[in-house]
Amino acid sequence: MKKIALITGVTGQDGAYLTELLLKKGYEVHGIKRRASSFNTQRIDHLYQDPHIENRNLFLHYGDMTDTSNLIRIIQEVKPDEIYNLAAMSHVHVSFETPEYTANVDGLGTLRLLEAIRILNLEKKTKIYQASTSELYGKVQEVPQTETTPFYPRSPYGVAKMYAYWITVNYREAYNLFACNGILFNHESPIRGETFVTRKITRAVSKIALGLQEKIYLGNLDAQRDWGHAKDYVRMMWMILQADTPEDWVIATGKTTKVRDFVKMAFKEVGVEIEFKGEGEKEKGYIKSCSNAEFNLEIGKEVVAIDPHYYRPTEVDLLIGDATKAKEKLGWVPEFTLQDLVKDMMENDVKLMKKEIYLKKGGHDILNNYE
Ligand code: NDP
Ligand code: GDR
Repeated sequence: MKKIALITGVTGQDGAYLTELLLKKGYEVHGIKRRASSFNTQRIDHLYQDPHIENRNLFLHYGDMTDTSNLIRIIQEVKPDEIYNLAAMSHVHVSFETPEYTANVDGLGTLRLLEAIRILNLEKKTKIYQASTSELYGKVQEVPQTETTPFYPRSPYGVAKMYAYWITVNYREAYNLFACNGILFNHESPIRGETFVTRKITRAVSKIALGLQEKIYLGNLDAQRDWGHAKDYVRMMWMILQADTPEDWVIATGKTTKVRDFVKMAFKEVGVEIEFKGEGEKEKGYIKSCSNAEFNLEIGKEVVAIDPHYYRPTEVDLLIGDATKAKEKLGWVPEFTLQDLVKDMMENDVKLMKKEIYLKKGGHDILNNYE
């Protein structure tokens, strides 16, 4: 018998990689996507199956984490063995502007799924994974952060996810659900959303190298993050639901890097060395050397500047996770280093920007030509 999985947030970075993984494992995968005024399934289009063929194993359903009856109906129809709750308003900075919506989707949305399992009497059948986050740790209480480190969230996103974390624990204890939190530290990839800092950097550096952009504006360059590759992390989501007992797990690389150093690493991938001068809002990044003849970059050119607009009202300064439990009990071994991740993202974005130049030359400006 095929196992059946339901993924909320199937159109996001993790949803796409997880769908790919579960299909390879022979699952029947159901995903919930939102209705949008333009296509939002680009990350899973390569997995699309014509609805008219037999033996399909990928099905998409329209839905929303704020719509209780819709979620109950989908779960009733699908009767999943495993639910992966990945849907969220996942941008920390944006959550300061949409705090109530974030609480509704990220906090109450999780409750809606847990209640649906109960209402439909699926407690014994359906396991559920909750996408918890290192943002729960927020203001530094302990380094490195483990499953027992106290939480101190620093954004409406973090607070909403804290509700989701504890309601998952509570339903596990109260109703014996196989409900687990994966406390995942930042994970990135070539399909990372374009407004998260890593992808913003790799896209901009590719454009700067190819002469499509002058400079990049960033916020807090001193923030430190424990960055891993999303492919390693979605594998762990699956492993968490295959464990003997439902538990909560930290997933992280155990290494932390400043945003400033990520910028340097991205430029290095295209043969460019960057030096930073100045402090605070006046800090700037300049080209120190360029060993790649393909890119015609002027030495001394200013390519990084600060825009305080990107500072957050409250910041999470330092994240570094300890995934010993996951490694020892579940045998998780990440395959990608940070260097591999930066290379993967840069190769992808340079290719993407070259495609843009090629199309522009042919008269097709995909970004600016809407007539
Ligand atoms: P993305 O932002 O890439 O994807 C979020 C997904 O949620 C998208 O499919 C989005 O749909 C969907 N979504 C947003 N709002 C709703 C809603 N109201 N109803 C239904 N679906 C909705 O996030 P990631 O893939 O990076 O992250 C997956 C999950 O893991 C999230 O919950 C995130 O908070 C959490 N997380 C992520 C980490 C990371 O570093 N990536 C680390 C720790 C936790 P659409 O495509 O239409 O916008
Ligand atoms: P984060 O990721 O907030 O950790 O949440 P993001 O990439 O947005 O920020 C990381 C750090 O970089 C600093 N920063 C900037 N951030 C953005 N987005 N844009 C900038 O220009 C910029 N300049 C500096 C930020 O201040 C921050 O310190 C991500 C999301 O995926 C969450 O959903 C997830 O839960 C956590 O990771 C773990």
